[in-house]
Amino acid sequence: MMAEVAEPLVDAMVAGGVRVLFFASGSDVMVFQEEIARREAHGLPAPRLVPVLHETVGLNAAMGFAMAGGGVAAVAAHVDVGTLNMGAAWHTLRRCGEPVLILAGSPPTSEPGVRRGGRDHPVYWLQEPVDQRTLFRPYLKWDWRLSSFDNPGLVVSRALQIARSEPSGAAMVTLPRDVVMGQAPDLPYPDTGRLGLPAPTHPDPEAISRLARLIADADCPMIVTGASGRDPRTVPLLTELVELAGAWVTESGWRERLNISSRHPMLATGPALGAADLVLVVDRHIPWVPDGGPDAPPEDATVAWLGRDVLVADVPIVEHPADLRIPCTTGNGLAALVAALRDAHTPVTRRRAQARLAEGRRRRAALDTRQDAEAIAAPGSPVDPRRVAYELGLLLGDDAILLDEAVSNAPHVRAHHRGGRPGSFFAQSGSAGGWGSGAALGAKLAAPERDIVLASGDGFYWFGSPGAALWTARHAGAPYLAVVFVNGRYSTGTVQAGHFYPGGYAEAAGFPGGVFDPPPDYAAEAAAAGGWGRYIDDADQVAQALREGLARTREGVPAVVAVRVR
Ligand SMILES: Cc1ncc(C[n+]2csc(CCOP(=O)(O)OP(=O)(O)O)c2C)c(N)n1
Ligand SMILES: [Mg+2]
Repeated sequence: MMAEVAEPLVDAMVAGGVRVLFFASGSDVMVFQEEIARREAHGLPAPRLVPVLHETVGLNAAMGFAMAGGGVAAVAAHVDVGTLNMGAAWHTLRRCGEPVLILAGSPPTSEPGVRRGGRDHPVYWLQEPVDQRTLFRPYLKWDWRLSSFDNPGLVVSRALQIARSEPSGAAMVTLPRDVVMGQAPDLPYPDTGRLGLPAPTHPDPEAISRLARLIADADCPMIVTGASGRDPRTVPLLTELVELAGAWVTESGWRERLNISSRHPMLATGPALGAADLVLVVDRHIPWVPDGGPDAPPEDATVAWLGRDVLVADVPIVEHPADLRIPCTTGNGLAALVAALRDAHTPVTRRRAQARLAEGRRRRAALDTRQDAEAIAAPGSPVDPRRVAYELGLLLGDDAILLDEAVSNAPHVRAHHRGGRPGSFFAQSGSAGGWGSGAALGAKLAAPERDIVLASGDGFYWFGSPGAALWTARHAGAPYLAVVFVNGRYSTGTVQAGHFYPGGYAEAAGFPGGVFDPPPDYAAEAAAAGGWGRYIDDADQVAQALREGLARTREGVPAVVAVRVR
């Protein structure tokens, strides 16, 4: 029998490093069910097909998988409708830049009876939005619509080459049903390795030595990052740089990765950026709001950018200044800077750096003591969110992975995170609520031996189709613990609305549209999806419930602890 097109597609996926396919059902992408089952039946290598009950969970799971070190992941979804159902996860994908291959079905255009997979149902006329690719192109790095003249294996190899190359991102192959069910051409094709991935890049040595001298001479050097830790190997390098430079580090409320140990003396203990005379931006999209306020560097500060995308090229208008922009693979840039700073330091500048580091140590100790004391002393019912974050911090082992989508309570979650292990903290780089449940599921598949814990706001939690994610977590063996901060409201519709319309009509009416109280029963939903759920509203029950939830996940059952917070 002649092979169908799905065969070289999957073959090239395997060769290109795809180990998992998050799959949401459709009458086009069903070809992957058949092809993967065929391979498994014959003992041939195949990506693992992970069924997801909602496309947005599938795409978020692919990102979580890649973030947690699983490598490039693939997602398959039906025509326009299934692909649109990925919804806000498209935005997240664009901003996170994780390598993901999207396989989107598309309706056949062959007339009835002419070709296998052709139009045999009225929907195939209705599902043609003229040019499906344009719906998603703003979020993609690369896309192609497969035709029957293409070499299918080459198309996938090329898609994976682009997706995996830095700065990595999303590649989509649109698959018309009659094309993908057609016979595969008997053509050889290169795999992604043969096409080749670009080597890591090194920074310009002159720019690095100039920057090193500027850092050594600065009175108040500050580093802003957010995502430098996306390559876990950078964490010890950033730490070394920070300690050698005596530089303050800020993530200014936007921490996408563990960049430096959560309780490092120089992290979040320094002054506002307005006090800096030198600012180094490392892998951070928008490091401050350029409003001339105390949280933005002063006009005369030296500003340098270093890392994977120093132009922030995927944001159209960026007015942030720079004296130096040094493009490089972040780890190479940091290593070069550390070496250059060793040379640039004089005994005087080194002593000043050490004095700042010593000051950071004092501040860190005081900060930790104060934060912990506040969390313990906080009133008990409804629970103070600081207490939840504190207990979570105590619960997590160093190798646990924490995913943060806690919105207004995220600062507490970050403050009480105690971990220092690279690759142990993730938040999304975009703003699309609902990332967490899918991402937690994907992370668990990538790192099955680690505890995976999601901290989420209740509004964002519900945005992410949690029931669909929990079902897959249960049945695909990818259990995680979700800790939901239940306040029955969106801070956008309450705090923000109250800020801009103080004493206004919305406030007087109790913020309709901002409040959803009583909130959904997240614990009951977990049970309905095959998980374990617990709702609590007393601070003294938090630690026990979290421990119990985590224990369930270690037994293979996804768990939800919904805590009523103030
Ligand atoms: C998909 C999506 N819809 C809407 C928003 C706008 N938004 C930003 S924060 C927020 C509130 C989140 O509520 P919740 O998760 O309950 O956290 P809380 O504000 O209570 O801390 C909303 C609706 C968004 N970012 N993403
Ligand atoms: Mg809320």
